[in-house]
Amino acid sequence: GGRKMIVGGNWKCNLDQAKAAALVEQLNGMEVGNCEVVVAPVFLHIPMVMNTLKKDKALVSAQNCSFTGMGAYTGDISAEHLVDMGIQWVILGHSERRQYFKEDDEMLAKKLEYALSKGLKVIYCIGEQKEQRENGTTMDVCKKQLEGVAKMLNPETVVIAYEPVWAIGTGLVATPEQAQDTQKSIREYIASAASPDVAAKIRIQYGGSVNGKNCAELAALEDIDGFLVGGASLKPEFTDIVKACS
Ligand code: G2H
Repeated sequence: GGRKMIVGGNWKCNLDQAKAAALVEQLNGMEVGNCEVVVAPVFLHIPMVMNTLKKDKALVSAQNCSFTGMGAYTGDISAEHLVDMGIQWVILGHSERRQYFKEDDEMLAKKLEYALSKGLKVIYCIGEQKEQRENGTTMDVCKKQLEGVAKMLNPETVVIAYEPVWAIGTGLVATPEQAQDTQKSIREYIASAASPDVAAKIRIQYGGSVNGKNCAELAALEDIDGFLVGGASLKPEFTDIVKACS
């Protein structure tokens, strides 16, 4: 329905400076058409990427930020720091943050609220684990992850990334039916928890082992408004994924 496609390249904790620079060079040659593209390098590489990546190709996103402002919070980076650097986007709640860094829904709601209050745009990630998919609680999990943030969902500033955890980095992509059905149910939940207007306009990306081969079939589905791409965002095929969404 009339929503502009958005593709994110989540570089995760990968690439050295030389490889990141080479990837930027590739991105500067891609065709983006009508697709919005953001890429998320490690924090240390962000200035280099911002200085070399053409802004009409892609914008830069952070992969995380703090739930606090500036202050005595050793090791963290605040929304204010991102804004000061000219960064417009941040990914929050990626399943790897939830799983390995113990970020829970309560902390993520604080992060989302804080980031939005400073004017950042946010890719907010949700998704069920393997056992939850298998025991039929996928939507209970997604609803619980969205419940505390439903009132903050604004189609202008928030994109939801639906990433089934069992499909992340595993090569096990969700079937088109699984992805479409779940994203449709997520949109229905947003209609009831936020509003029908927000639900109709908010973009929902699919994430989890998206690649140059499976992207076209997924991109054609009604409730898939783009992708959050990990492994394949480090490779030349990322440009094919963007093309499938242009
Ligand atoms: C899911 C995705 C990017 P990958 O984490 O967010 O990674 O495409 O490697 O499964």
